[in-house]
Amino acid sequence: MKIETAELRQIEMELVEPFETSGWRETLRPAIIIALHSEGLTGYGECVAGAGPWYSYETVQTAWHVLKDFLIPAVLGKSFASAEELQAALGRIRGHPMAKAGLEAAFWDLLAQSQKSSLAQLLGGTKERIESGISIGIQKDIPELLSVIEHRRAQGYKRIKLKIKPSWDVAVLRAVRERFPDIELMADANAAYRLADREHLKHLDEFRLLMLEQPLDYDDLIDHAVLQKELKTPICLDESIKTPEDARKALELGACRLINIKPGRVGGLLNATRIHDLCRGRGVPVWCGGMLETGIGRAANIALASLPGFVFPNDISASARYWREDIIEPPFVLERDGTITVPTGPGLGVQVVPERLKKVTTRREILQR
Ligand code: OSB
Ligand code: MG
Repeated sequence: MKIETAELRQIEMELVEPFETSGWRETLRPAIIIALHSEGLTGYGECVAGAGPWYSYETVQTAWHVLKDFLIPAVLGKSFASAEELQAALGRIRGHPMAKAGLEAAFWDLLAQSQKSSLAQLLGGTKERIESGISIGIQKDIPELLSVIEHRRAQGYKRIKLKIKPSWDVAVLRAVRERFPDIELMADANAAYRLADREHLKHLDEFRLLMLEQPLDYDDLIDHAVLQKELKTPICLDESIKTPEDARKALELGACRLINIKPGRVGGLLNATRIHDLCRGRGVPVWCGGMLETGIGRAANIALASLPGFVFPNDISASARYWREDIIEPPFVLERDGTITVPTGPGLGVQVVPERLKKVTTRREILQR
């Protein structure tokens, strides 16, 4: 497929409620939507870099710069038959995985459409429905959190993930476990602790958590390996795994027992499937994380999560969990059994609604050779 034109749009969408982690709080979600045109088709990808360098060093501004000045010029006017070929053209550009992933996602959508295949099918997906879990941010107090969990359970979310930090952990999890003794529960610290907190972290073992996500520093593997030996709770790495090589090293060191795969964090869907394959070969379960995606990024995550190694519930919730009005149709909905149906139409399998995309666009640029 020859990349004829590329269109970059920065968008900004208001979350239905603020989302707070150990390190930052979001109310307006920016993103970059990349559209690639080829042979009369349009492929869409979402770059999940945030407003500031809180989750990773990338921001919408750095991603715009790298996409416009380096990534898109490396592919414009050229033909690619596969994501491997596209990645080879980007090979000289180091880092910036979210920028790369957004561009690659648009290419995957094009490729799937041209083959009259769904993205899920093209990636090797085998599931018709994916398991949906929900990530619940830090709340004002424990009673408020308990009522949020109650509400989300009633909606059908099977697995509850709680954001934690040193001042919002043991007492919170104890209260949640007392009220909901049997739910599938996990916690995500977004790198809020250090190895010196190991004795404190051992208290989390009493809450029968499915896993503890990224307790230590955002680029650490070594200390996680030390901590995992001392904890009963499985550690799941998020921020620390940026490449398939990181995943291999983490497993070899024993830094985690599980891996959360986010296409944006690992440079795209191709690397995401490589990490899936590596983990599957070693009997390590994976699941798909989320970055508060619009329907475009959400659709790609759902396609990825349909691969057979995604055995834990994913951080992929319904469109309405974050958006009053998603930019795609139909929006993703939660089925009564706590799943989301994998689209079967060509490409992403959902339609981007042009007027809605236009309404949220704050900056736009068309790149042609
Ligand atoms: O650490 O998994 C994370 C959202 C933004 C950045 C990082 C994370 C998250 C979430 C929410 O936990 C996942 C989602 O529902 O999209
Ligand atoms: Mg996380």
